[in-house]
Amino acid sequence: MAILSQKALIRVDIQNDFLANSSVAIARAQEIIPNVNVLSCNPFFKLVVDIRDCHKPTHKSFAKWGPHCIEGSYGYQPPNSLYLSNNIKLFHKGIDDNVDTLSGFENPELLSYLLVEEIQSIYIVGLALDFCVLSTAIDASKYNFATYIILDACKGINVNMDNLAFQKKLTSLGIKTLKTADILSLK
Ligand code: VGL
Ligand code: ZN
Repeated sequence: MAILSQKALIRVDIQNDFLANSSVAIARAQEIIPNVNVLSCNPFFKLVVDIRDCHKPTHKSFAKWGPHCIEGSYGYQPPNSLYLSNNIKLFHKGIDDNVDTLSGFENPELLSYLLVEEIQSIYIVGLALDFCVLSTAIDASKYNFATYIILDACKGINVNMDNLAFQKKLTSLGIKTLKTADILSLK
């Protein structure tokens, strides 16, 4: 039996189209990269997972959001500034043209992987705080993972990390919040 809780870092939608020069770009999103990078290398986490939005040019969400994260395009790729490693496990969402894809758990392989790896706690970073990060956190909490959002490693569209109403909403959903420094100070 695992005595210590095993932790996963989940990086959501850190892709060029969400950073700049697209209809889904998030203001100042690149500011999160240093915190995401330092977290990605921290042995606090047993493993790191990337969730990437990945659409065919015909995805139905383009009617709402404009085209983004098209398979094989520059916009789909993570930015050069993001720490990458072969140890980071990659999951796609949005492959199916007719399914809206906010939560990383819409790809069932994510849950299977976390269960096989005996993960109990999930720490979520990335974009956008009030859409795909939130939605992924809600699902993680529903699946009974201890669920944390690392606020200063996320950027929102309509909320910033100091928004108290948003923090209250997270608390009411059973989602805990913390900052990058809280993790770096742990051993
Ligand atoms: C979507 C990324 C972020 C989508 C929504 O519906 O395709 N993708 N939010
Ligand atoms: Zn999308």
